[in-house]
Amino acid sequence: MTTTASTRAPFNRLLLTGAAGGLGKVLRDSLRPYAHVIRLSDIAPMAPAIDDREEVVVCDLSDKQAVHRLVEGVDAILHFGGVSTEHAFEEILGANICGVFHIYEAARRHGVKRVIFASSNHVIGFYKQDEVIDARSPRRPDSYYGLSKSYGEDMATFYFDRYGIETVSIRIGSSFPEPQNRRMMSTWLSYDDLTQLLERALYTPDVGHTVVYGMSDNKDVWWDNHFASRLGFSPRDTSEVFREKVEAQPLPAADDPARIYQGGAFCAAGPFGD
Ligand code: NAI
Ligand code: 15L
Repeated sequence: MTTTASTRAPFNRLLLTGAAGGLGKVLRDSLRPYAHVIRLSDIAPMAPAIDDREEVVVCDLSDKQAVHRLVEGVDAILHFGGVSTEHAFEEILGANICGVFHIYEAARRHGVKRVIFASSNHVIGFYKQDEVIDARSPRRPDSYYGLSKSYGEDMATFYFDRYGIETVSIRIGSSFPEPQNRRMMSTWLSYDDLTQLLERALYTPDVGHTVVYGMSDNKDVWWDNHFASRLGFSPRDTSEVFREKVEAQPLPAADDPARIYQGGAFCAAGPFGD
């Protein structure tokens, strides 16, 4: 039976990083049933707290002491903050690589036992679109961004093996109001399905470090989630309802990475700084 917020006690305090971002703004609202208080954090300005069930904290993830203060008093962390597209390595280093270390180290010091990590399909982006992979397929990062998420997943494994901090790493496909192109017909994750997946990731016991692909119930998919079956994630939305609109767009050329690789255009970004 699927557990719902109504059958599970809310957490006392959840931390959401990346709260000013596209997904953060959605989750600010949809995560409310799961906590008495949500601490919302970002480096960018956020709307003020709407009531005493919200705490708004500006924090740079690359600042270790600030992240340490940010994590004090929280019961679980949803780590969505960071650079979310491909950039030069130096731009990704502080927010994503140092940032994920700061989050786990603060979790250890404050006794936080559960992290949900917003990983990405770009951890495996160099697989081709005619391949089906699972959570144990070797990673094939398609970018410095994808490498930073791959590092975050290794950080999660290490902090579980060494300190028993559990993580669900969600390799999110494309979570937007609707799929924007043909590739996203396979990778799309609706906001409602993302929220259901987060609920499962927060409440499922004994997850160790579980890697799950974040996609809706799309018709043509590249990712097999059987290793994450204990989460009981059962997406309800599908990209099929957008097919006609998406297929009205011109077909990319046969040699376009958007048509070849699971990671699409990220596979052709860079080089930087030449
Ligand atoms: P976004 O770029 O809209 O939000 C990321 C937030 O992180 C921004 O508000 C930004 O200000 C903040 N941030 C950047 N550097 C920071 C720093 N040094 N300290 C503190 N905060 C910092 O991205 P979106 O789409 O909301 O994604 C959220 C998370 O989910 C990201 O980690 C992204 O990599 C991941 N993800 C999202 C996907 C999607 O389809 N939306 C797909 C795969 C992964
Ligand atoms: C991601 O990891 C990005 O954060 C998001 O902006 C999209 O580009 C998404 O992947 C995608 O692959 O569509």
